[in-house]
Amino acid sequence: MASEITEVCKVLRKNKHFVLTSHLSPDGDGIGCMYALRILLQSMGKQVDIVCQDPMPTRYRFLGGKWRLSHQVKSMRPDVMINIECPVLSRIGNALSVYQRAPVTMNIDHHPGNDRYATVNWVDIKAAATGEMIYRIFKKLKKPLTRDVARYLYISILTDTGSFRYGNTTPLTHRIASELIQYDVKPDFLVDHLYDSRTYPGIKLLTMALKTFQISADGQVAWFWVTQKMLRESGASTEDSEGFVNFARSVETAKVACFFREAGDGIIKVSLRSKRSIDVNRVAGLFGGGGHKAASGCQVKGRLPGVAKKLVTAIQKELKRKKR
Ligand SMILES: [Mn+2]
Repeated sequence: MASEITEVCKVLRKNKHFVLTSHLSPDGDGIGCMYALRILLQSMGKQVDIVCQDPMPTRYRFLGGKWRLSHQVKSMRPDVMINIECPVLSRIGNALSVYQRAPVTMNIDHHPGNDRYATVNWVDIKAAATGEMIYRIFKKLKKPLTRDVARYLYISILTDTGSFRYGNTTPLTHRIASELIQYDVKPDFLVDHLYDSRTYPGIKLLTMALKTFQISADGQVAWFWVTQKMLRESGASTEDSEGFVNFARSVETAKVACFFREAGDGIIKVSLRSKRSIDVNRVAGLFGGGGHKAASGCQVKGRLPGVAKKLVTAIQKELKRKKR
């Protein structure tokens, strides 16, 4: 592991132009890492572009700063392309064209299913967030943390640990967070922006979705869904349904929570969360998806409620397997 970070730092020092990207619909971990790494590299006098297929999600726009959309950078040719939080190459979407032009490629991630596709790979599945790994790069290169860097890394850790509630939270996670807070991070301000910022249409959508709420007979699986019709009638956007899965996870007896969202093209997007060390990554894997043990997802062709039934059946099988 030590040699992997050493190799990463060597490549960062040696090259001039870097492009950073993350997976489709980037989350707080990916965004926080790209933003922190951009500052680090700029402080070393490097040229840095962040390039993603998807635009910045609304809830992160308060951070300011910009990135470029990959379809607009057709001729960009960096020395190094760094993929953050992308367990498989296809997850960078059409940023792939930039990736393919880069002579050196780097893969920094903490997903257990990472298939080490780049020329330089650093995968640490023990890291609660990729942000912990970027923090280690700052330390290794002896670069000072700044208020902005601290905010970005804090967001990365905050979002991937479910605000320090998930099982991936370690003593190290808290030690890093405590150091970051010293840089005037204002955790309450960040939490307000990231979590306590639902729109009224979003709340209308939630009330509609909760009408579909179901719990298995044994109480261990809880699920509900959002349809295209609900989105239309509430006036909410798909982003408004982010975090809905946690309402299912909050059921006292639930070990596995699922949230389904009709994507409108015959695809159902599935979010899975688990408690008490049930591995939902295995379940997502059965349907071509992936993620972490306690938080995973997949996309399934079909309709509701059929897809929900299929998933719940697969989850119940996993729960039985676990018992044996
Ligand atoms: Mn992550």
